[in-house]
Amino acid sequence: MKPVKLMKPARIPRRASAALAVTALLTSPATSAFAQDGTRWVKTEEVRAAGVFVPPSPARLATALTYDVKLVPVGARIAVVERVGDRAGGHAGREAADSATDVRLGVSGLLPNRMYGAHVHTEPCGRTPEDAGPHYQNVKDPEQPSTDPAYANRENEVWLDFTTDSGGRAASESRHTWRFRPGGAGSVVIHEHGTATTPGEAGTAGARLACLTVPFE
Ligand SMILES: [Cu+2]
Repeated sequence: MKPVKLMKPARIPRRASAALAVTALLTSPATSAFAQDGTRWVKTEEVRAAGVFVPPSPARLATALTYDVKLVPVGARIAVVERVGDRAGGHAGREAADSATDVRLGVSGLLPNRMYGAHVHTEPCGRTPEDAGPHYQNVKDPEQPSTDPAYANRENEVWLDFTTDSGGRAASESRHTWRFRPGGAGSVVIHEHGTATTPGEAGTAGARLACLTVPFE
């Protein structure tokens, strides 16, 4: 009988390697990419999307698109992980589980030491920055575009603003106690600057620089 050979580590398909580089950035030393805070998840599902930014091409639309190659260079990377489910605990003695949505973003290859705005938008990315539609809102503002801080705020929308380090990397996370409506959220858009919170300007963050299509649950 021949000796059993040790299994070689599985080869990572080339197509996935770029995504994994950013996913590594998202993954904490624990098995979860998400912060540990004593709460317990039940019935969780994770949705992952990642890509390398390229300009929109007439032939085939990539998952990650840059509309401004100066501020979001070609080859910069992004990964988004969404975790949905019910979260239990957090309060002593409380056993009830609440529905929850956490969204984590990681980027690399952007300009160093710079603040960018980022939000979940309603539509998938398209050839123009506007294709991503407005911000996803849990409670929809009857008045659109929404710049009323009562609706355009970080609790009712998903804001993922971040500031890059000296190497052009950053990570951010948002946590909510609600779930996206089915088919209601389609992308993460990176904006020119941090998100405003004042009446008449709330939710705005300058030009739409780049977009990642994410099939949010
Ligand atoms: Cu936005």
